[in-house]
Order: sequence, then structure tokens, then C-alpha cells
Amino acid sequence: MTKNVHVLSWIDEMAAMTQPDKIVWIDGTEEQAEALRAEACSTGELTKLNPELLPNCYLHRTAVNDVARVEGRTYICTPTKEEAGNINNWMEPSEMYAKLKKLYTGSMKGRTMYVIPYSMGVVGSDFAKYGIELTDSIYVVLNMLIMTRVGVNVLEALGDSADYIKGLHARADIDEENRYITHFPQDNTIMSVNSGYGGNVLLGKKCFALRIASYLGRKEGWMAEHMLILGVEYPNGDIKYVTAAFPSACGKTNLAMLIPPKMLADKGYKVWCVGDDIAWLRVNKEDGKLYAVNPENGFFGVAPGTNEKSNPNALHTCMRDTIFTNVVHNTENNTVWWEGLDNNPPKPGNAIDWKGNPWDCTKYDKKDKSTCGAHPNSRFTALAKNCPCISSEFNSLKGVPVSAIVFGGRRAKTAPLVYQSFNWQHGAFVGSIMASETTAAASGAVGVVRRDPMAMRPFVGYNMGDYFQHWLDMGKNIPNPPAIFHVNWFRTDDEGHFIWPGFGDNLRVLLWILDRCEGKVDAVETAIGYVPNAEDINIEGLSDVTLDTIKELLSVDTASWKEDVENIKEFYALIGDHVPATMYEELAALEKRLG
Ligand code: GTP
Ligand code: SPV
Ligand code: MN
Repeated sequence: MTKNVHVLSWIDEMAAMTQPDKIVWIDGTEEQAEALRAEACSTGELTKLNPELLPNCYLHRTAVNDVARVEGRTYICTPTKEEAGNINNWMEPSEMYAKLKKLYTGSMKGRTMYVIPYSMGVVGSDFAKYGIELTDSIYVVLNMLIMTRVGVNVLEALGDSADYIKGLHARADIDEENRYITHFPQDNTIMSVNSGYGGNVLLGKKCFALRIASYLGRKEGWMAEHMLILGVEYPNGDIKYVTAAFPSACGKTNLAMLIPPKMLADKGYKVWCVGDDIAWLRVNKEDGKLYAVNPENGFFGVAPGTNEKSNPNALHTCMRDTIFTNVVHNTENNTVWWEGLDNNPPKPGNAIDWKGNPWDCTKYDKKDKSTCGAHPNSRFTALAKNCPCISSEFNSLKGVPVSAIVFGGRRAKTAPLVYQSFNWQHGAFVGSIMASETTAAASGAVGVVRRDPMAMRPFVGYNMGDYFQHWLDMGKNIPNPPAIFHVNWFRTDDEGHFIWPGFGDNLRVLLWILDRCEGKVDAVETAIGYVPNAEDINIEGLSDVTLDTIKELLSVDTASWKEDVENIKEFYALIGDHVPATMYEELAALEKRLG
């Protein structure tokens, strides 16, 4: 499919090492994809679901030990440890290559190596970057066909150039002890072995579009961020764009596809989804604004909790052409189910859980994750074009102009519903001190507060301190920068219930944010930033939320912020001496304002 010597010689080298029985090039045609689906069904790798109810949908179960990203086994391999920084795992490249070589050698014997030429971003656009993933997993091929733009046209666009990201993935033995997700930013190379799950193996996503791309972005003057992109359409037809960075499983897909509450929908407000996970941002030379594209082509969304009320758009998106991973199989009608879909789980006898065992829904106990039918990090892989609210700018070559950048996380107490930073520099600081309770999206304990700067802690491909500096530098290069905000949908009352209704009602907060961007509304200056006057958050039509509730949600508790400052100091110390002096100045200023 190509005469590119850089590509061909690399594939030869990888094939000599992994020793597949055959090599198949993925051309992006439906015929080839269909043949692969059929093959995967014949081996049990996929199960074809009910074609009437879920056309072109499939179910896949991963190994029980392989259900989430593995941050502990994810490495940035730069020549020096300092380049990777203290937040990343690091290994010297030649040492890691040697270790990997042992694991890859002969790993594809008796198997097929698939060659996937793919683009992150619209092929041929200024934003686009190309990659080739070699994998021995049909599941990976079929997911990549949804998540990225795959095909011959990528090779045509690449031409004779060596400017592409090399990705090698081998399932090997799915051995946890020898699982490695490794990045060699200086070599444009990603190598993944012994996993078959999501972000560990769909190398275009977190590995390329965040870790490698963040490294390239710093070098080339742009940004790769863990952000959704959405457009808010006003009744007069104007559309304003917002990007938002929340840690994994903290609400990006939900916010990106939100349905306005009735009262706002009736007035003509609409929300359009440009992206739900990753944004690439560049300064536009013509108007000096920051523009965003979503480099992906589909959604790898969290299934549990997705339902007709919380996120109908996501639900409709995954009703066709979708791969479900680690959800419940309803064998009565050959469909799928997950916790929080509806109140009708398949009956015992008709239900197979994510591990492939019979599942008894009557034994389900909310507090005991081991009784779940679907894994808490079970996912759907669905095409963006099937999303009812996909933006008309989804395939835009120049991206969308960003009015506001929003940071957010799960904080039971400290962070208020929303506040605005004083300026870009302070906004970058606000991003750098983000924290959130951990979720099931990564292996490890769930519900522990950890600092997660810009929601990028697991995804920065270089030193976190330098990444902060890159944020500060970008601000100086954007003549008309977006305003920067922080939100928290997850404040709880003394019984642990969420106070804010969230989901569609989050639009009420977005409208305040956009009003601030336009200078249409005042705010209260506090120690942490500008907080709304409670009256300015529209609560019309909300039965459980009063003005007092909003006041409670917006309150800034000085004592818990002072505690947070101590924790931030520890975290900055952990990042080490690359933390810019400017960030320490901002921290000192915050401490002073807190009194
Ligand atoms: P990744 O794909 O891992 O990057 O996750 P994400 O940020 O896209 O998270 P997603 O939108 O899938 O949400 C994850 C979980 O958060 C789901 O269980 C949702 O039900 C829950 N959630 C999302 N938005 C809200 C909200 O506004 N309020 C509350 N209480 N929960 C929410
Ligand atoms: C995340 O964990 O932030 C995800 C899922 O979006 S994964 O692709 O597995 O990283
Ligand atoms: Mn994500």
C-alpha cells in the first residue's frame, strides 16, 4: 500500500522480532472490516449482538486482570530521567528497548500482524498527525477503525516522509507482571505489550494524542490536552465553544453531549459535541484566538451510569456500529446491560457478567464492586458521526475558537461549583493545583483524593514542571486567550449525596461562564478567584435547588483551602525543581489571600 522506505523498513524490523505468520494491511474499507468482525466472532473474540436491536454491534470481554489503564506500568523513556520528571515512570531508552525485545520476540508466532495506518485529526489538515500501529489483535484493529481515521489516504498523505508515530502492540500472554506501556518521545515511538485493554492498546488515544503529542506540542508551540470540546448554541444562533479538562471518569463525555434542561431548550439553547476526551489547541494567526480540534473519530465512553436520563445522546450513539467491552450480556435477546442503564437487569439465567460467568442481579450490592455485572470501567466504542448532537464543525480543518477553558474534578468539599481565575497565568495555576478523587478508569484504589494537574497527571509525555511552564508560555503567545474557570459537580452534603443535580443542568453553569467571557455579569472576588453571585446561576425549573443551595455550593471554606495549600506544596515538591517560580508566586499569593 506504500513505497515509503521508512515505513517499510520499520515494519520489516518489527516483523522480524515478533515473527507473525502473516502481515495484513488495514485499508479502511468496510469489506475488510466486515471480514475481520466475522473472523473475530468465529474465534469468540467478539460476540455479534442482536442486529435488529443493536445493528452492527459487538461484545468483547478482556482478561480479568486487564480492565483499565495501568499507570504503574506506563513509562516515558527519555535519555535522562529529568526530561521525564518525577511524576512519570522512567527508564533509559536502550534499557527499555532491551527489556521489550525479550517480551516481543516471537510473540506473534502463529498470529497475524495487522498494519493500521491512521490519522489523528482530519487527514491533510494543519492539525493532523499520522501514525502506524502494528498489532496482533483484531479487537484493536476494529476499535482503531472507530476511534481514528484509518486508510490508504493516510499513507498517501504521509508520502515518503518519516514524520509519523510508530506504534507496536502485542498481546503476548496478557501477563500483568510483564505489561509495559512505553513511550519514546525522541523516537516518535510507542510500544505496548501484554495488555488488550483500551488506553493501553489503542495507541492513537492516550499514548499518541496525549503523551507523544504533548511532547510535540511543547516543541512546536501548541497544546495537547485531556479536554472535551463543546459548542453552546444561543437562541439567536450564535455558537460559543468551551473546552473542559476533567480527570478520567469525571464527566467529560457527559458534559460534551449534554441535553439542555427543558426551560433552556424551550428558549432555543442547544449543545453540540466536538469531542469528549482530547483537544489539540493552536493559536490562530488571523484572529489571535486559541482554536481546538478533536483528533479522534469516535468515543471510548464509560458505560455504567449512561442512561436515557443522564446521557441520552451517548446512549443513542452506541445503538449501532459499536463495540461494547466488559458489560453484561443479556442472552435472552442478545443485547447488553450495565449498572445504571435502567431498572431491568437481565434475569438470572439470561445474564453473563463481564468476566463471562452467569450473573445474578438479585445479589447485586452497590457497596460491593465484586457483585457488579458490568465492570465499573466497562466501555462503548462508538462512531462520532452517529452522535445525535455531533457538531457541524467536527471535521473542520481549522478547529473551533475557544472562549473558555474549564478545569474540574471530583471534590466532596473544597472546590465550589464554579469560579473564574483572575487571568491566564492564575488560570494555569488553578489547573496545576487540580485534585480529584480517583476512579475505576485506572487500576488502583478508587475514591482517594490525588492531585491531577490539568487532568493530565497520567498523560504528560515529559517533565510536569516543564508542562506548567509550557502553559505559562502559551498564554504569552495567545493575543486573545480564553478565560479559565474551575468547576466541581461533585460537592456532597453530610450524608454524602451530590448537592448539585449535574448532567444537563451543568449548562446553567456554562452559561454563567460564557456570560463572564462576554463581560455580561459581575462576580465576587474571593481568595481563590471570581465566584458568581448566587442569583446569577439560573435555577428556574429546578425543584430541589434553592438560592440557599447555590450559596452553599459556592461557599469557599478557608480552612479546607489552607489544608489544600499544604498538600499543594508537597505536590509541587514532588514534581521537583522544574516547577516554574511563577507557580510558587501564585501559590504564595493564594496563601496570602487566604489570610
Ligand atoms: P474518561 O472517558 O475516562 O476520560 O471519562 P469522562 O471524563 O468522559 O467521564 P464520563 O462522562 O464518562 O463520566 C463518568 C462518570 O461520572 C459517570 O458515572 C457519570 O454518571 C458521572 N457523571 C458525569 N457527569 C456528572 C455530573 O454532572 N454529576 C454527577 N453527580 N455525576 C456525573
Ligand atoms: C481515560 O481513562 O481517561 C479514558 C479511557 O479516556 S482510556 O482510553 O482507557 O484511557
Ligand atoms: Mn479520558
